[in-house]
Amino acid sequence: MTQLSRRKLMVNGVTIAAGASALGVAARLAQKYGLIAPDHGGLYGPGKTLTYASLRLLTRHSLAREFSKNKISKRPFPNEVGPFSEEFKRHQSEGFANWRLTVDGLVDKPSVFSVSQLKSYPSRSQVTELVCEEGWSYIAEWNGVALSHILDLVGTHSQAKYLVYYSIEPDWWESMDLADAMHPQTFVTYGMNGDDLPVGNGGPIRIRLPRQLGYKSVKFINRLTVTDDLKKFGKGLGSASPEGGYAWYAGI
Ligand SMILES: Nc1nc2c(c(=O)[nH]1)N[C@H]1C(S)=C(S)[C@@H](COP(=O)(O)O)O[C@H]1N2
Ligand SMILES: [Mo]
Repeated sequence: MTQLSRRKLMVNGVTIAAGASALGVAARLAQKYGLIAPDHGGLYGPGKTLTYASLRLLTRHSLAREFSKNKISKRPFPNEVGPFSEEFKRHQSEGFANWRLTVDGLVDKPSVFSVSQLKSYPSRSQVTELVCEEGWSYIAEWNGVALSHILDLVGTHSQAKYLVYYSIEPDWWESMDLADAMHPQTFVTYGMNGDDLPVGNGGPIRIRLPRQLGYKSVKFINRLTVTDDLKKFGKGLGSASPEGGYAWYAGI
């Protein structure tokens, strides 16, 4: 997409010729729509802001590729997960009956959901690919509730711009903009290939964000926070990833 933004930028059906003026237009649009990645200092630095802005303007409504069920990978390779904490093992031994997902921040009704409550909402599925930044990937069917359903239940305030999401694993937290949070393929996932989501793949619940790289699909989630400003979180870069050198926006 960096190449695309250098060559020509299509905005609202208008193709703008290459060069400084196109970058200027993209920069102005980025500013107007608040499309500035939090891990990026200013508008004119390395491609990130323009990549994020042009991707957003071009692909706001696009779908991640979905596959037919016969493309489901034979053996999903769970990513390495650290040794589980005593707290996690206790939840596991209780069949996750006491696992809770807290939703707070800029919402009308701060709420707490159990896994069975999440399962009682309209269930959706998608067969999509999880793509790790390290070069491997697999295709699975993901079963869950649309994140937009949960956000509609709690009611987000009009100034809400981002969703921050946390794992029970320390140091695993991410965020996405509301365009991704409300996107129909973004799930709170509790199932895989028709079964409960295996612990190795993030059970009892994980975020599934198929339009971004695997590291944005955080496993073992227990908290969602709606916010208008990512600067208040961690080192202010939007998530743990940029603190470790990975892009906040990992669109694919
Ligand atoms: N809590 C937590 N979430 C996580 C990770 C992790 O180690 N801990 N790894 C991430 C990375 S880098 C990838 S590629 C995917 C891997 O998903 P998988 O275990 O289903 O293969 O989970 C992501 N979510
Ligand atoms: Mo990854």
